[in-house]
Parts: sequence; C-alpha cells; structure tokens
Amino acid sequence: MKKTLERFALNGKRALVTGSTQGIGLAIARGLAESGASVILNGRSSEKLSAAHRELSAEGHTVESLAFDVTNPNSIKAALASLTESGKHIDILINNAGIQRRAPLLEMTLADWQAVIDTNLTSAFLVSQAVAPSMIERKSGKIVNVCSLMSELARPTIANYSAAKGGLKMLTRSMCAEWAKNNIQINGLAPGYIETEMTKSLVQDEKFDSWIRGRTPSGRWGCVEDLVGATIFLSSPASNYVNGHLLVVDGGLSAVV
Ligand code: GCO
Repeated sequence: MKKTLERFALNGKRALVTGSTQGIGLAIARGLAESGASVILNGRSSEKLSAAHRELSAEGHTVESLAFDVTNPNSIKAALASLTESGKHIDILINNAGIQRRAPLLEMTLADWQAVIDTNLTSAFLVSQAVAPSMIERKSGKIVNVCSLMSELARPTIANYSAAKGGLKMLTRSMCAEWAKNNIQINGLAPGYIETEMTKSLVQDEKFDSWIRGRTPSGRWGCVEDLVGATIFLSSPASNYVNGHLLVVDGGLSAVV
C-alpha cells in the first residue's frame, strides 16, 4: 500500500500554478503543497497574491509568489529569470490562468475575444515555452493545462472561452507530440461546472442552476476540491505513462445526453 501511495508524493518538487490566487488555481496549489511540493503562486493582483501566500503559509506549506502577467512574454521571462538566478527550477507547471467574458457571438467585441484567447490559451503557450527548456535539459517535467468541459462542448455566449479551451486541448496534444520524448508528461484537466467566482452568476441563476443539476448525472455542481485528486495524479509519478490526455472531471455531464 505504502509504495503505491508514494507514486502520488510530490516531495522535493517545485510547482508553478498560474492564476492561483483564488478558485481552482488556489485549490490546486493547496493540494500540490499538501502532497509535498513547494508551490509558486501567481496572479495579476499583488494584493490577492499576498493574501493567498499568507493563507497557504499559515497552513504550514512552503510557498513562494511570482507576480507576472501570463500574457506578456517579457513579464514571464523576467519572473522565470529570477527563479533561475536563485538556482531554482520548475518540476510541475499548471497552466490554470483563465477568465470568462460572456456575450452572444454577434455582439462579442474583439477586445473580449482577444482577452480570453490571450489569458486562457496564449498564456499556456508562452509560459510553457519559457519553462520547457529546463524540463527538456533535465529530462523530467509535468505540465497540466487546465482545459474545460468547453474543450469538447459549446453553449451560447461563450464562443471565446470555448475556442480558447478547445485550442488548449490541442496545444496539450501538440506539446505531447514534441516534448514527451524528453520524459515530460503534458496532459489536460477538464473541469465541468464547478462553483467558483467565474460561475457565481450561473449558480445564482435559478434556471441555469436547475439545468446543471438535472443535466449532470452526479446531480450537483462540482467544488474546487473535486479537481485536486486528478491534478495530483497528473502532476505525480503515478501518471508517468499518461501523455496528451484530457482528464475530464465533470460529474458525468459529457458522458450522457
Ligand atoms: C459557462 C461557464 C463554463 C465554466 C466551465 C465549464 O459560462 O458556461 O463559465 O465555461 O466556467 O468552464 O467547464
């Protein structure tokens, strides 16, 4: 039993979680830390970053913070250079940063389209491109791209988000195609409808809430903790022969009509 559980241990590993000051990112960061990893938090707001840092540190975890803009190559480069200068490398990269800007397609502005594509898709390209060389050099690494149920299914008013998350699924497979030979495992995590700040307005919408509870075989919204086990699996030696895979955590929603 003990040997099997050790496959999920992350002791001695350093994980960077983008967009980890709240919601899914913070829950994933906490789960990685509880599994033994030292965690680097990231976010745009230094206030939220400090608060998340204090929260996880108070729980006894080894936490660092890197405030950089995941859509800005220079910001990413400067942040990672500061890590390298202190002799640190990233073993596990969780590309989680994501926003939502809902609008009917005919009314969607280019700004709302571009902001979602930049934050939810291009960021994973930029941060992974900056982190991968060190993983390739060390012939070891884990990249988890936080995709979505919307990587596979669409609904009205979220074309930007669905296009980004669909692209992220294929970027995951493309990373697998080019980097897996270096003992790097790149996989996608696809959350279903999870209660977070991003979905708060949907949860509070009685009609939408009722539809989700009826449409989801598990009969409930997911919570951020529902995603931690799958992320630990994809970040640990337990998944060393899993690559290019999209691990769906959606209460069964995408399995049924
Ligand atoms: C929406 C939601 C979804 C969820 C989640 C589902 O407007 O339908 O925001 O996009 O955020 O991504 O997997």
